[in-house]
Amino acid sequence: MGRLRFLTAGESHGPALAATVEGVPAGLPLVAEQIAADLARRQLGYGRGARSTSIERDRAEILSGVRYGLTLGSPILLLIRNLDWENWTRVMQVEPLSEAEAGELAALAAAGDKKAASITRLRAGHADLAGAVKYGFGDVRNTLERASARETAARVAAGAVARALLSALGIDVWSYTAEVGGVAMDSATATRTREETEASPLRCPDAASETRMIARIDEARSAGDTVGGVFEVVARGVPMGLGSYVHWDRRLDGALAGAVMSIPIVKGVEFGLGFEQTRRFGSAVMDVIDGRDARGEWLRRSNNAGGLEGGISNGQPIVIRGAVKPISTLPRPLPSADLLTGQPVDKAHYERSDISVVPAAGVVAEAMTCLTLADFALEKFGGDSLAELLDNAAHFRERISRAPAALWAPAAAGKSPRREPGDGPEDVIPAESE
Ligand code: EPS
Repeated sequence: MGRLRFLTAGESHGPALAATVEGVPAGLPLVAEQIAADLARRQLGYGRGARSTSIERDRAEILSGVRYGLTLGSPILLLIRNLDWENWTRVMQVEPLSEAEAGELAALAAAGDKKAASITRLRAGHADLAGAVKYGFGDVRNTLERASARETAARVAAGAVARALLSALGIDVWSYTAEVGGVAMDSATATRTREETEASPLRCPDAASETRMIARIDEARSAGDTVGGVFEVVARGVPMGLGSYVHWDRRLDGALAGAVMSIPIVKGVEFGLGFEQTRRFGSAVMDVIDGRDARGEWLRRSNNAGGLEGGISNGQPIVIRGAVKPISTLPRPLPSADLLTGQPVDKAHYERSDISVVPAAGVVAEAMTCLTLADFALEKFGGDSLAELLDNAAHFRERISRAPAALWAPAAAGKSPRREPGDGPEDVIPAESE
């Protein structure tokens, strides 16, 4: 990340989560309500557990970087309080434990309070083992508190700021659930509008497939199991020209893949036709270029590339698919081993968990997509104020709606063209005959 940067802080059961977003130009309208909408969307979805649906009501307070509803160009600090904190004040206490407090916790643990006891029965699929060993922890809680997907609430808050910036540029980013537990949406019957999809239990555009997806989640729940799936993110209105082929780290596809892959539960990322391209001949994959329309927009017959060619946005919608693994915490825990003794144990640790989070993962992926696109848009257009950014973007859009100047045009019957800087090919002035 270059122009737009963000960092998050906070433990899952600590007092709060926070995000600092830096690089947002001055003058962007921003109110907490815009952020609340995305935070609420992340909490929804059939298959979510008790924490998300009945305890937390995520709201972000804007603590800096905004005055009278407009960004100042300074860092924006966002704070989301964990409502569950009141149940964890002693377990997650910031100050050192006094002897009396340590005794109190030990007594609670002895009385069977799971929260109060150290966690040593490792959960496969989580950061438990590698994290605890890496940092030298004798209690897995020190790892799981930060490795928890609760952190993604702070990303969504940061992403909502980036979304506001993208909206000003005419860019829209949306996601939906495309698959759950092997049940894939059928595009032919995906007739729900965006509003209907947003209101549906799994945020899936295809009602018939959604019913079968819900059945898979119920099946997992009754087996004490969990289930994953696939989300799709679509970014529309992205101008041609974000990112570059000149260096690996300037490619937009690489940055987007990394951003989406960094979501804890994501195990794979595809663009457009993705892995399916490997099963077809090139003629059935490449998006034929049909020329420019009257407005100067380039026309394509398909969008199998998912809006990215050569690491650059090509003006088509950017389509990203993310593979969501099943939740690692199983209600019916798998056999495991103990962190301290290294000996096998019957069951891994379990407190409570979600069964499936594909729609929520899609919302987090929207946030990561927004943050990445906003960063690349700022790199491309620059600007300390929103007005400057919008001017720069409009100027570029206008420029690319015209043909670039030809480097060389064939001389007609001995006449070589005389060219002026900025000439389009249609403006080439034939050299005067001598
Ligand atoms: C999570 C475990 C659960 C999830 C949590 C992520 O939390 P808890 O252990 O408190 O029940 O609900 O996700 C959220 C709270 C959230 O807001 O997304 C984990 O271990 O990653």
